[in-house]
Amino acid sequence: GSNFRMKVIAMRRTKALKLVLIGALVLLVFYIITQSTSSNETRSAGALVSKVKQKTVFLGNEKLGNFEPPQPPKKSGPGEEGKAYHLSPDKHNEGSSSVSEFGINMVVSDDIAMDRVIPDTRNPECKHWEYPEDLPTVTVVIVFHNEGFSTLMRTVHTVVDRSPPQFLKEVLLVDDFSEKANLKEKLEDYITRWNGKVRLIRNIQREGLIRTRTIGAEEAKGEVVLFLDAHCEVNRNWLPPLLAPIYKDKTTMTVPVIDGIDHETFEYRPVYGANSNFRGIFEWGMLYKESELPPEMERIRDHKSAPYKAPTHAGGLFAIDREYFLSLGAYDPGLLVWGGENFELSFKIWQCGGSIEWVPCSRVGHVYRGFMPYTFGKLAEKKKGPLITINYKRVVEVWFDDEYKEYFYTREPLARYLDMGDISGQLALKEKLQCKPFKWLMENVAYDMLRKYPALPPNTHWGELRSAASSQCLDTMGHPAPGLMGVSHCHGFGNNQLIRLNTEGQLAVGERCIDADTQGIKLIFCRLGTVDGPWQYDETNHVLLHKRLGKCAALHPQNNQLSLLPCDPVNNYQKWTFKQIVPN
Ligand code: LR7
Ligand code: MN
Repeated sequence: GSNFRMKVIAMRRTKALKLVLIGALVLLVFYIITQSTSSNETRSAGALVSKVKQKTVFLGNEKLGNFEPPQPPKKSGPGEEGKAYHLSPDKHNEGSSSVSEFGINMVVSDDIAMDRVIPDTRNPECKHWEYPEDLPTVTVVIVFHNEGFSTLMRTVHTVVDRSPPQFLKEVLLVDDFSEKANLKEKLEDYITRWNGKVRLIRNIQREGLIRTRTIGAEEAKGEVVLFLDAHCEVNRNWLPPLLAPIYKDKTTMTVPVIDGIDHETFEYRPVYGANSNFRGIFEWGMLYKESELPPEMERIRDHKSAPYKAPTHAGGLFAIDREYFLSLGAYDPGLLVWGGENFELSFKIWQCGGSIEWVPCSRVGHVYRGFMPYTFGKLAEKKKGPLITINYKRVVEVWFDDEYKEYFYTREPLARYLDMGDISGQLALKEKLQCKPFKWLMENVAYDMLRKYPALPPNTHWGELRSAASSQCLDTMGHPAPGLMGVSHCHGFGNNQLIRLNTEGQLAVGERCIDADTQGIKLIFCRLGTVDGPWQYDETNHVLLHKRLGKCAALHPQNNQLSLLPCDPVNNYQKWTFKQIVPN
């Protein structure tokens, strides 16, 4: 049932037939209410809610307020109403060099007002929710490394302007050892306009975003810490809906729905419509995914705009009780720079007794960049292998049960060889907090996940797939699916050449599958919910048979093109060998 009171929009239609129907419904509702065992619950008026067993709303007697701000006046100017803004031709060069530097067109950003009006992307129901008037105070923590000035400041402006001042204790900027000149005195001067409500602290060495967030939480003075990336615009009345579930239960972490801001034009547009609800899941290679609420969850929801439980979240934007976060050890301090921390915190919260709720009435825009504009610097120097996969391995080794660990290693075979560092502290914490097994999470929270990403059968072979004819390797060539595969020089790093074949005949690279037709050998989207495929590898003849089409994978001797040909096991152009890769 919904946990917040909502004024239901008065029905204005007065046709007689409808009145009769409503009358019948009222009687039915009255009947259900009087039959219900719980007595002192707060209910929203209307027929919908009583279908569901209601929980007590908050403590039952708090004063509620609506906090909906007045409609902002219409303005005109670059980017107003969230519209795309295009530079005049004389600024194009400057614009594109800023994109290479920041991953964001800062010349566009600089032209757009700090307080531009963006479209209200919420479900219209959201205007009618009421929240306790004594919500906890919050520190909004924004960590940044070499971010653009105007995008960082627009994030702060929108937070200060669009949050009820009584709840906003402070905005805490944590500089992760940036080098850019305008993030020094200019930044310090700029924030004095907020008379101490906006604070700045700086790391004395690069820590990476994960540790920097933990530093921010330790330093925060608010009861709740709320993290944002440094290139966001918070939307109308975004804050109370994020604080209310935490007010009710300090072990609930809340996540706003993230809208997109284009990194070239600053166009503001929702990723999802106001009426569709998605939640965070992942596939077995630990790639983050979002998926529509499973039907069994939708069925018990009385309002589309009510918060709902989610297995995980994208990582950047969320609110959590500060003491609770610190009692969980904040983030695993062994995680490096970027990535996987969203899973670490999510699994820890769920498995150790807390919960995660996505809050459709809180919308925040985030600039999605085309690429990562910074390097991991010294933090990556002593590490063998990709940092992000090392992080995933840490998370998987701490929180997964053995059978689930296998799915990860099947999907990401090189991870077995990576050095994840010491996880004994994390295992001790898990023990101390008496956390539940991962299976519990899969069965009770992420129960829809296996429908999309079923258990992975083991690999029979994996590694580089070398052609005997040319000593080149099968390669995605960086093409997105669907697209043709190619061959190129065997480089030994895996990545686009790391091919896996499982016991069910599925040939795959990364999260994509490999199939073939008359045009050639193709990279395709794996069919959701399946793990099988058409391939069979013959160890003795080294041929790769496509069972459905009855032909073999071949590299054409003349043009070096991949195709399926009638099988001819003595032909070198049809011989392939899997060569295992070991990280160096
Ligand atoms: O070394 C660093 N130190 C930092 O302080 C690297 C980054 N940062 C800062 C950076 O300036 C930014 O403010 O950390 C913040 C996040 O870095 P981004 O914006 O480069 O990350 P992202 O938006 O590409 O990636 C997402 O995944 C990350 C994984 O660790 C983080 O969790 C990001 O917060 C997260 N962003 C979101 O969830 C936003 C929305 C959806 C997406 C993607
Ligand atoms: Mn970001």
